[in-house]
Parts: sequence; structure tokens; C-alpha cells
Amino acid sequence: MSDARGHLHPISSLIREANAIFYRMGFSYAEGPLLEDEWHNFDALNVPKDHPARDMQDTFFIKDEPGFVLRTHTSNVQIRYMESQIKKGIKPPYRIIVPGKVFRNEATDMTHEAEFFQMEGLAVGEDVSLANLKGTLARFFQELFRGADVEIRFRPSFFPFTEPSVEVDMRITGANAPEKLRDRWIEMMGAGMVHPQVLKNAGVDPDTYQGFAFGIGLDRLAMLRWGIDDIRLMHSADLRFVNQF
Ligand code: 2NL
Repeated sequence: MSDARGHLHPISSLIREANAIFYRMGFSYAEGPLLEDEWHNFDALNVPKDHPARDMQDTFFIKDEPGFVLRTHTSNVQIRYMESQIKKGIKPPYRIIVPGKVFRNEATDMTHEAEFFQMEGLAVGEDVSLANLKGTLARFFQELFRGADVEIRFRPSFFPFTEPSVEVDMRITGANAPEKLRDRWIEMMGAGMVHPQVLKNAGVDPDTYQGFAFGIGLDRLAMLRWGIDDIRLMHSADLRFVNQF
């Protein structure tokens, strides 16, 4: 009976596949702490002291460890990566992806969990551009939704850590597109050019280097990819769910 065998969770499959795709584009994989100080989670990323994301309602603060939080994104790892490369005397180009678990202190419902998976990407160099970001993401989605034709569009947005900032939409066309997604613009992620202050905070000279960064929710990406409707199934540890993939 095939269901008696072990299965990868869909998010694990997604992380492996994303790793393989980005590896072929010259990115390496990085990971870091889930429990983080406020400097690496917020200050270095240009998030103002009074920003709503820093509110008790949005962030899990650690009672016994003042100044520490459960990371709210994986950007803390990119900051640590840049810091440590600079400390070792290794200058850009840098290209990394950082998949991992993140935490938000918010009410849960069928599309929101307090713990979920995100993947961020960072590319820093002397001439890294917004056009490079677009090409990189188009290639990623093309390979992820194998054989389908993928278009990418940017809409203006705002994040404290990127300037300019964009929302990224994707449209899949052609016979290989999953029927639920075919020919529709779908909001996929946030991205932008790394704010010069953020490079500076991590020890990278913003007069010489610039970069792009993006962040994508993996739970939602897995849901889109396999047509899953309720996010709570993703962490239910119910084998009747996992065995479908
Ligand atoms: C979203 C938006 C984003 C980033 C994450 C980033 C990291 C560094 C510097 C600058 Cl170290 N930016 N990350 C940038 C733009 C958007 O995530 O909606 N994610 C689900």
C-alpha cells in the first residue's frame, strides 16, 4: 500500500524545488536563527520604532529575554549574511535565498496562521537592477510551473526596507497552466531594490553596491500550486492530507 510510505510535506517539496531553481541561477542557500534580536529583525531593516509591525498584536516578544522576538520574516538572515561576509573581507556579488519559518502574532482563520513559511531572496552587486529582479522571478515561476508560459508585472508598493518597492503579479497562460490559475493575474509577492540604508546597516557600501530583494509566502505558493483551499491543513500533520502529494 503506497500510503504506508513516508512522504515529503508539500512545503518541503517546494523548498527543495525552489533551491534547485535558484541554484541554477547562481544563488546559494542560507539559514539563521528563529529567535532574533530587534536589531536584526527590525532596526537594520529600516523598520521605524513606531511601525505597526512592531506592535504586541503583530510580533511575539520574548518575556524572559527583553529585546528578542520570534522573527517576523527571514530578512534577519540576509542581514547576518551580509555582515559576516563583510567581516570576512568577502565583498559582493552576493546571491542567496532564505527559506524558513516565520511568526506573526495574529488571529488565525482559513488563510492565516501564526506560524508560516516564507522565502526571501537577495542579490547584491555593482549593477544589479530591477530588470534583473523581473527576469529572475519570471525564470523561477516558469520553472516552478513547468512548461507553462509565465508573465510578470510590477505594481508600485511600499516597504521600509526597499526603495522602490513593488508588488509582483504573475499570469500563467498556455495548455500547461493549472486550470484554476490560467489567464488570471495573481498577486504573488513583495519585492524591490534594497534600501541604501539597509545595505549600510549591514556594512555594505551603498555608493558602490546595490541589490534587489523579494519575499514570498510558501504556504500560499504551495496552496496555489496544488489547489489547496484551507491553510490550516498545511500544519495539521494529518496524513490523509500529506499523502495526497
Ligand atoms: C512580502 C514582502 C519582502 C524583502 C521582503 C528584504 C530583505 C533585505 C533587504 C531588503 Cl535584507 N528587503 N526583503 C523585500 C521586499 C519584500 O517581502 O510581502 N513577503 C511575503
